[in-house]
Amino acid sequence: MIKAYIGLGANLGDARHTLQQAAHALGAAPGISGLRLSRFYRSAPVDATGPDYVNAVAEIDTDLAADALLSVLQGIENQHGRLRPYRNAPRTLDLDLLLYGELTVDTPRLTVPHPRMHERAFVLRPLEELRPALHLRQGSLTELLQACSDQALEPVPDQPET
Ligand code: PH2
Ligand code: MG
Ligand code: MG
Repeated sequence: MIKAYIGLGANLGDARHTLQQAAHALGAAPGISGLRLSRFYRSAPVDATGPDYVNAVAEIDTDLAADALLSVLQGIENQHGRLRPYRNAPRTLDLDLLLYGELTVDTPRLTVPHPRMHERAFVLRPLEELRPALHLRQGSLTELLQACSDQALEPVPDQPET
C-alpha cells in the first residue's frame, strides 16, 4: 500500500460542492482506501486568472500504480465537465497527484512530486493539516509556507446546517 496525496481545486460553478463530490468519488474508487480530507480553503488564483479557488488536499492509501491513479483522477475531472482550453484556465475541477509515497516520476504524462507544490500555499497549508512534520525536497512545510506567506488563503467557514 502506498500513501498518496491529491490536490483538489475548483474555481468555476459550485466549487465546494464539486470538491465534496470529487473527494467522495476518490474515496470510493477501486484500489483506493482510507481517505482523509483537509479543510477547504479559499485562495486567490496563483499564476492564473478568474474567480477565487476552493482548494483542499486528500490523503489516500492505494495499491494502484501512479499512472493508473492519474487515470482515476482524470476520470473524476471529466465527470465534472473539466475542459482544457488553455494552460491554468479556470476549471470546474482539478485533481493533481502531489505525492505518491517516496516515488519520483518524470514521464511526459506525469511528474511527481508535483513540480510547483512547494511554492503554493493552497497546497502546503492543507497538506500541513494532514502531515504536519512532512519534509519536501525543498524544505519543511513550515519553511515553505513562510516563503509564500504573501499568497492570500483562508479556511472556508463550515457550511451552516440546513
Ligand atoms: N491551480 C492552478 C493555477 N493556480 N491557484 C489557486 N489559488 N488554486 C489552484 O488550485 C490553482 C491556482 C493550476 O492548476
Ligand atoms: Mg493544478
Ligand atoms: Mg491538474
